[in-house]
This record gives sequence, C-alpha cells and structure tokens, in this order.
Amino acid sequence: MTQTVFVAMSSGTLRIVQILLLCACGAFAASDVDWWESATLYQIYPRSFMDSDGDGVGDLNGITSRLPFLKEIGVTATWLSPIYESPMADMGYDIINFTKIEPLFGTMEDFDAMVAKAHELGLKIILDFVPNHSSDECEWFQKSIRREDGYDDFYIWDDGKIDPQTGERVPPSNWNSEFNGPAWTWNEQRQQYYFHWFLSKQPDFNLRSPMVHQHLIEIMKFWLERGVDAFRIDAVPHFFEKRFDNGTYPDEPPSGMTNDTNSNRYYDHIYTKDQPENPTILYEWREFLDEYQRQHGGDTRAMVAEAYASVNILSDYINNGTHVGTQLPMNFNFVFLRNTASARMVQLLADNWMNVMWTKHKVANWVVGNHDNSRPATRIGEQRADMMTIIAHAMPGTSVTYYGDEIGMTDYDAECTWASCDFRDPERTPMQWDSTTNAGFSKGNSTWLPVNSNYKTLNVQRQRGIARSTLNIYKAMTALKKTIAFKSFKEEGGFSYEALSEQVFQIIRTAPNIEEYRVLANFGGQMEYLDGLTNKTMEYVVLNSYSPHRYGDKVDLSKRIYLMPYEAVVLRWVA
Ligand SMILES: *[C@@H]1O[C@H](CO)[C@@H](O)[C@H](O)[C@H]1NC(C)=O
Ligand SMILES: *[C@@H]1O[C@H](CO)[C@@H](O)[C@H](O)[C@H]1NC(C)=O
Ligand SMILES: *[C@@H]1O[C@H](CO)[C@@H](O)[C@H](O)[C@H]1NC(C)=O
Ligand SMILES: *[C@@H]1O[C@H](CO)[C@@H](O)[C@H](O)[C@H]1NC(C)=O
Ligand SMILES: *[C@@H]1O[C@H](CO)[C@@H](O)[C@H](O)[C@H]1NC(C)=O
Ligand SMILES: *[C@@H]1O[C@H](CO)[C@@H](O)[C@H](O)[C@H]1NC(C)=O
Ligand SMILES: CC(=O)N[C@H]1CO[C@H](CO)[C@@H](O)[C@@H]1O
Ligand SMILES: [Ca+2]
Ligand SMILES: [Ca+2]
Repeated sequence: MTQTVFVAMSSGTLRIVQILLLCACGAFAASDVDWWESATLYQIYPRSFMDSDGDGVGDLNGITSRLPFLKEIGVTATWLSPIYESPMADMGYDIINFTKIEPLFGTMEDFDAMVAKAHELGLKIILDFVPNHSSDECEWFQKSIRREDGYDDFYIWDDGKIDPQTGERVPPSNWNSEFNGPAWTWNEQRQQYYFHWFLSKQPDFNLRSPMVHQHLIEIMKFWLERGVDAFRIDAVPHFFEKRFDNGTYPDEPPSGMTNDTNSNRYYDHIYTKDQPENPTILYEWREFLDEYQRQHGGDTRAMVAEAYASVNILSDYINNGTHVGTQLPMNFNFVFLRNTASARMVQLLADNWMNVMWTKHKVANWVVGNHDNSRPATRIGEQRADMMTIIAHAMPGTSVTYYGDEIGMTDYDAECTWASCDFRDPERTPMQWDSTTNAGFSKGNSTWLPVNSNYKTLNVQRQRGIARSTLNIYKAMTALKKTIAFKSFKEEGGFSYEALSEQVFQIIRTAPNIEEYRVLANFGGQMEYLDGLTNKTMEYVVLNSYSPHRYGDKVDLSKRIYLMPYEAVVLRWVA
C-alpha cells in the first residue's frame, strides 16, 4: 500500500528508491496511520444539506446525490447528525426509535443506497449515536413507566423526598436541566420522578442498568451490519449522574455565576457531569467494535466522541492505562477562537491539546466549527477563515469540517420571525450549492430555514471557478493531507508548529529526505517580516486571496520575507 501511494505521488525513480530504503529500515511509518488518525471528516446536518423531494427539508436521497461533491473536495468520512425517528422536540436528538429512519429524511432503503454509494466512492459513513437519553415517546420509556420486565430501571426513577417543612413531595435533588428548570419531572402514571438532563421529553437512560447496555450494543450492531463505518458518540460527559450507595442523589452546590435558581448555571455540576464512570462505557463499546472487526474484517470501526471537557478528562476517554475507549475525542479548542484570534492564541489552544493528548496518545483532531457554534467566517472573521482552513488541515491528525464552512458560509440572522428560528439556527441554514432558487438546495416553494441572502455570490458552483476561493483552498489542503509529508506526523521531526510572533503562525510538515511543507499565516492587519527562516528555497503551492504571490513562485527563505495583512500560504520544498 505504501508503495502504491508513493508511486502515484512522485515522478522521480530516485525518490521511490529512497522511500523503499526508508521503509526497509523501519524509519518510515506513514503507512501505519489508520484511517481515523489522519482523516478529513465532514459533518452533514441532514436537514440543511440537500432536499431531494421539494418539501424544503434535506434528506438522505439528497445526501446521496451530493456524495460526489464530498469526493471532489477530498473528504474521507462524513458524519450525519441524527437521522432516527424523532418527534423533533430537540432537532432529532430526542429519539423514538434508534433503528428506524425518521420519515422526514427517507426510508431504510434510502439509507442503504446512501451507504452503498458512499462506499463505492471510497467514503466512510459515521452515524451520530445518542446514548444519553431517548424521547419520552420511545417504546422503552412507555415500558419503563409500566415497570415491564427488564425495563423497570431502564431510566432514572426516584420517589423524591418529603420536604420536612411543608410535608410536600419534592424532587430527589436540586439538579437543573441544561435547558433550565428542574432536571426531575414527575410522572403521574408511575408515581415517580424521572431524570432528564435535557428536555423533559428526553428522559436519560439509566446507564447502570445491564439491560440498557445490551440495547445500546444491539443498536450499534444493527448499524454496523448495514455498513456504517464509525460512530460519533454524543454527550459523553452526561452519561452518569452521581448516586450514593443508599440510593440518594446529592444536591449540587451553587456556582455563584447567577442568582436565577432555575438556571442550569446556578449550580456547579459536580454530580451531573464528568463522573468517573463515564469512560467505562466507552471501554465496553470499544471492546465490542474491535471484536466486530476481528469477526467481520474490514477497516477499523471507530468511535469519535463529542465531549466538551478538559484534556485531562478526555485522556481517560482514550485509555486509562489498562482499558481503551474512543479513538478520537473531538478537540473543540479552535471553536473558542473569535475575531480577536492571533497566532499566539492559536498556539496556546494547539498546545493545550498537543501537550497532553498528543504526548500521551499520539492523536489529534481539529474542529473549527459545528452545529452548535457560530460559523468560522462570522466568528473568526472572513479575513481569517481560509487561514483557519489551512491551519486545521496542516496540523497533524484529523480535520473536522462542518458543512458549508468549506465555502466560508456565514451565520444568517434573519430577524427571527421564521417559525422554526431558534437560538442555534444561524449556522444551520441550507447549503449553498449554486445561484439558482433556494441556492440549489431545494426545488420546493420554501425551505425549513431561510437560505442566506448571500447565496448568489457565495456558493459551491461559483467558487469552483475562482482560483483562490475558499473551496479551492479547502481542496488544496485536503489533497496535501493525503501526501506522505502530512501523514508522517508520528515520525521524529515529522512536524512542528509555532507562533513566530504575536500574529504569525508557522507549521512545518516533513517527509524526511523527500519533501517539506511550510505554512505561514499572518493573523494581523499589519504587514509582517520574517528573517532567515531556513536555507531552503521553497515554492508557493497554496495561497489565500490576501497573498500578492502566484502559484509556482519561488522564495528564498534565507532572506527577509514579507507577509501581507491576513496573508496565508503553504510553501513546498522537494529534496
Ligand atoms: C423500531 O422500529 C423497528 C422497525 O419498525 C421495530 O422492529 C422495533 O421494534 C422498534 N423499536 C422500538 C424500540 O420501538
Ligand atoms: C446516603 O449516603 C450519603 C453518603 O454517604 C449521605 O450523605 C446521606 O445522608 C445518606 N442519605 C440517607 C437518606 O441515608
Ligand atoms: C446576586 O445577588 C447579589 C445580591 O443582590 C448581588 O450582589 C450579586 O451581584 C448577584 N450575582 C449575580 C451573579 O448576579
Ligand atoms: C481503567 O478503567 C477500568 C474500568 O473502569 C478499571 O477496571 C481499571 O482499573 C482502570 N485502570 C486504571 C489503571 O485505573
Ligand atoms: C408550490 O406552490 C405552487 C403554487 O402555489 C403549488 O401548486 C405547488 O404544489 C407548491 N409545491 C410544493 C412542493 O409545495
Ligand atoms: C544553513 O546551511 C548550513 C550549511 O549547509 C547549516 O550549517 C545551517 O544550519 C543551515 N541553517 C539553517 C537555518 O537551516
Ligand atoms: C448523549 C446525548 O444524547 N447528547 C445529546 C443529548 O441531547 C442534547 C440535547 O438534545 C444534544 O445536544 C446532545 O448532543
Ligand atoms: Ca426532503
Ligand atoms: Ca445521563
């Protein structure tokens, strides 16, 4: 495999010989990189990607029709936000049936066709796995209300306490839900409270129940058998809640952040977040996934974990010394970048991951945007959006792109007269494919969210024809990610990164004795100069629109060089 990649990449026979020699002496290990270690992941928000039937809502057949686009832009795996049957109280994160496709998105046949097409194109499909809760309309919850055999403790039930002052029944603890208000809701029929971290329509599973474990494994197995390549595990920090051996739930202390006792932020979540048991479920699933691969062959069935947590907590998600869990906890550090972003800030955020996670586990990934955050072009600024694309792909490991960010889509704050407009919608507007009606997203009369009014100039079709468009920079970077130099990150000297000054960020990627790439990015609005970076003369291979240079221009880096305001470039040197 190494040889094929190699021959495809280099023209000189001499270089091929060098590589084979390196392989032989064991110094060359880029081929040891598993797919998830250096992938280009792409998040699709199914409602907004492509509508095939004109109802204004994106669907599976729409996704299937656009898979060649993912191939075109160099994506290696795509993950879909939930597509399961849901009353959509929380945009599909409230699931009724984990093994049924939501009719709004299509049928199981549509799903199979999508997976088949993806595999034909060499793309992997990652499904969102939502194990923290179900919808209250889920059959399991109904069975649990009726205390049916095996389902009695499928959810977190409790009698609550009697308030000694008033003699009234009150919830078991003071916990508030993520969406504010009590996290415990009384169920008349069962005459008990149930716990829900999110909406009352989203009861939490009791992950201490073996029956729940069994069902969750069966769900994974169901989708693996339909060809799914990996799972993205949602909300790991909320798996377990503290419960004392005597069956009581402790109150959380006030955080001091607000005086609103109903607010989720009123309490410090020491008992409802980041409990030490959380990674144990990941270990169990990893064992199951590895065993599945041993039995069925094929590539690694991976787990990507969503977890807004400190790197020290995330480290245990990967392994705790004796047990292995997720391959890839998502790194949201770059999501914190705002329009004040500087090279030093990027370095701090990168160090925060690399100093712990890289050092311990040799894995990295870089998320710049997602469905819960303002889009990079809005948040970090249009001048720096392409720069962040270059950086996220040039850092070692896996890049994660939220649909639309590859063309620099911006938040759309249409005044919220739109029925379904809620606080996290501005970054979820329909994908902008071309300049036709509804940006080519839907042939219908209206779309579930309005199309951003900038679609006539900001769309895929138009950017294909512009040399330094966001799309073409994205494509150039995903192509570089497939080179030996970018895959050689586990080797000694395979990469380095550094803020050379407050505003200038540098990344070096090296395939020793073969080639070297150097990223230089100026975050600031001032011209910057750099003296004697290296003896090498290098060639411009990627340029953003702020660069005065041309593709193929050479630059002698032993001399002083200049970077224009917001200029970002990739330089290449060949041995
Ligand atoms: C989910 O749907 C499938 C197919 O319709 C059905 O066989 C299964 O029992 C359902 N599961 C639950 C938990 O409702
Ligand atoms: C249950 O155990 C906890 C921890 O040991 C203790 O603080 C609490 O008072 C106990 N509650 C009851 C009702 O026994
Ligand atoms: C809470 O109320 C107190 C007393 O009114 C006030 O001093 C404090 O600033 C408030 N805290 C917050 C976080 O609003
Ligand atoms: C890792 O976690 C497992 C499962 O909880 C536990 O049995 C094991 O002792 C832990 N290992 C270490 C080194 O803490
Ligand atoms: C769009 O509007 C036209 C005219 O009002 C109507 O005939 C047609 O059925 C609508 N199409 C859809 C997909 O709703
Ligand atoms: C430049 O080249 C010389 C001799 O080849 C070497 O000693 C020196 O370290 C190089 N400098 C840099 C910055 O690479
Ligand atoms: C584990 C899990 O399901 N996490 C999800 C729980 O629900 C919230 C709210 O619906 C989602 O946003 C989480 O991602
Ligand atoms: Ca549709
Ligand atoms: Ca939970």
